[in-house]
Amino acid sequence: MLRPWILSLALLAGLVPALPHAADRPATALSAGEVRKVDREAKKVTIKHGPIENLKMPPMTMVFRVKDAAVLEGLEPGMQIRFRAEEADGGYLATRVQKASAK
Ligand SMILES: [Cu+2]
Repeated sequence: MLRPWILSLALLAGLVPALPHAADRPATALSAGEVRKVDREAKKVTIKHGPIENLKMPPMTMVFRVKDAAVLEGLEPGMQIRFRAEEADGGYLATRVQKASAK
């Protein structure tokens, strides 16, 4: 049986789907994109993204907000990324951003 703190770490790492909408909205789906602009002060990142399946959004370049500037850590324009996009408060959030692994 998992100890609570291990489960918390797993949730933070995104290894365990968030509970409420896990069934209809896979929390693990990431979208591909390229960083165009990073605004750490405003906590915004401009991403040229591919199709975002969970938002049914076609490819485009747009601005995403982040809740925590830490999400933007290490991001630079031109960087290929995989990220999680969520709709929130009439805008769009990038909740998880990772460097795309080199193929
Ligand atoms: Cu878009």
